[in-house]
Parts: sequence; C-alpha cells; structure tokens
Amino acid sequence: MKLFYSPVHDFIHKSVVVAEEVGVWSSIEEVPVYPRKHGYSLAAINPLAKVPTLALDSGAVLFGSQVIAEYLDSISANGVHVYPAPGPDRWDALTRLAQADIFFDITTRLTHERLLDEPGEHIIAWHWPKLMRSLDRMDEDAARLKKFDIGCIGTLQAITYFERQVVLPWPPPASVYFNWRDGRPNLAVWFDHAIQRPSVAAHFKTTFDGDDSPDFCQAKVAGVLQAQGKNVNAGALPASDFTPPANASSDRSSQH
Ligand SMILES: N[C@@H](CCC(=O)N[C@@H](CS)C(=O)NCC(=O)O)C(=O)O
Repeated sequence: MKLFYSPVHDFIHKSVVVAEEVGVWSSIEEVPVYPRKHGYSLAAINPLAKVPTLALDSGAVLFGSQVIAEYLDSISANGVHVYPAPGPDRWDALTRLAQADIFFDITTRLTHERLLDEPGEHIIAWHWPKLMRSLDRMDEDAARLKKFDIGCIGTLQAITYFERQVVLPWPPPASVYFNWRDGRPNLAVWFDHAIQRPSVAAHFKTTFDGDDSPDFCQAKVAGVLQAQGKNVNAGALPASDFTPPANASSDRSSQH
C-alpha cells in the first residue's frame, strides 16, 4: 500500500506512528507530497486533495487520517491495537482524538490566515482560546493517561504541528514567544516521555532521504489510477489547487 503524506518530520504524523505501533510500517511505500507546491496534486485520487491519503494495492483509496489510522489498526500484524474495543476507554480515546484533530485543523486554518498580508485578527482572536482551552484539557488528561492509544497519537501530532507553526510570527493574541508547556506540567512530562516511544522516535525530527520529486508523486498517483482500471498519463494529472497570494513571500507560502 502507498501512503501519500508530507515527508516533513519536524511534526509527528498520526498514520506513521499507528503503522509503527501495529507493525505494518514495512508494508507501506512512502510517497512524499508537498500539498502547496506545484506538481503534487492528489486530486485525481482524492477529491479533497489532502494528505494523508492511503492507496491500497486493490486501488481503493482511503482518506481522512482517522480512517487511515483505523484501517491500519484493523490489519495489525503484531496484535497491538491503538483503538480500544467499544466501551468507555474507546469513547474517551476517540474524544481525545477528535479534540486533537480539530485542534490540528484550527492550527491549519490559522496558518492559512497567516499567509495573508493582513491576517484577519478577529479570526485569530476567535480561534486562539479554543486552542488554549484544549491544551489545558490535554494537561488534565495527561495526568490520568495509562495506555498509549489513538487519542495520545493524535495529541502528539496536534502539539508538534502547533509548535512548528507557533514559532512563526502570529498577530495577537497569539505570540511569537508562546510556549504551550508553561503552566501545563502534566502535558510537558507526558509529551517528553511519549516522544521516546520507538514508534515516534523512529521518524520524529528525522530527514526524509527518498525521492520526493513531483514526478515520483504523479507516477504513483497514475499507478493508483491504473490499479482502478483507469488509464491516465501522469503528465495529464492536475498540478495543484494552491496559488499563493500575489504578495506572499515564498517562505510563508511554502510552509506546510
Ligand atoms: N482532517 C484532515 C486534515 C488533513 C489536512 O488538513 N491536510 C493538510 C495538511 S496541512 C493538507 O493536505 N492541505 C492541503 C490542501 O488542503 O490543499 C485529516 O485528518 O486527514
């Protein structure tokens, strides 16, 4: 199977950690995608053209990181499951997953706002408290967590993506000097421990050294279409939906 995802490993990717935890990483071919760069569009196999996208050898395409994570969990090769069986533990894990994923989506939304020369301050002021309260809830949760489940994996992705974006200049009330650890000791201790798990440490802060060219990506997209019985020339695939704002610096517009 092929995992189309961003090879930027200065934040933690849920689907990668799940694949490692359940022992199926070796069955995955990584296909690097830079969604905002020209030539990497997944639109031909995923109408949302978003990463992550998982293509099975049958030609079936799964998207939405939650679906990908649950699929990988369902084919566990080592008996480990990060999705608890139905019951209180499952609803707790899925609620923490939802919080983490919506936190990630809000961070993405604010990152898009930041691409503009005049970011909408009301948008930032509206969303920032949601992030702060969620971090507080993650701190409360961290004090009671015993197992490493899908909620924990989502939380690692949310925090590291936020940390990556928040060091960039943001308009108020966000601050360039913001540190999520301040006043959240449980979360800080839990995080520092969790990132030492082999499933996380194997990729976090590593550099991707395979082929990450647009041609490679588009050849793999064409391969998925072929597996679906469609005959498409890689050169004829859509290139990108994203056009940077006219006066955005390349630094801002290329950020993942
Ligand atoms: N809720 C989605 C979020 C996926 C997502 O937002 N992916 C972004 C990565 S920053 C993306 O592909 N953006 C490119 C685009 O929207 O064109 C999931 O969990 O799969």
